[in-house]
Amino acid sequence: MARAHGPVVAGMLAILVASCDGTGHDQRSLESPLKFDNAWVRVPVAGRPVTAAYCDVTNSGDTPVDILGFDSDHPGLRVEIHESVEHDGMMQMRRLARVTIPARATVSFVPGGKHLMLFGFDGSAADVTLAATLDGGETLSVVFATRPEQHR
Ligand SMILES: [Cu+2]
Repeated sequence: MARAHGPVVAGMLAILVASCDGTGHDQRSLESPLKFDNAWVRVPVAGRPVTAAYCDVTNSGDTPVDILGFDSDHPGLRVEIHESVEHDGMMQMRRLARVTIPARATVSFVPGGKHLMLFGFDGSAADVTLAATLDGGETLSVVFATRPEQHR
């Protein structure tokens, strides 16, 4: 059995490496296992171009994926990943270096929890596109719709 399987497995691995640039898995590895839903950004208070964005991130893959950050080509816009935490009865925000999306799980960025903090977004655009950087080095474009308040 083992002798019969060995060459076959090795051959398949060679094909996968050649066709998928070494990222493994099957043909689905050509697409990201991550899917973003309900992505929206809150219209900031007038004259104060700092706001938060929210979304649900689902990992349909069999391995965890880390999101390392978000970038935008929107002029002057900078994004940080934050988490709201209660500390001595006060809500505080701390910056996260990464967010892990476990295999076959959804992580929600929500008001009062993990969120994206946008600096330099005045809310005048109907939406803003952010590029998520994943731990494998790939980026994923996500459109966040601009909305006046909480909207799920
Ligand atoms: Cu924040």
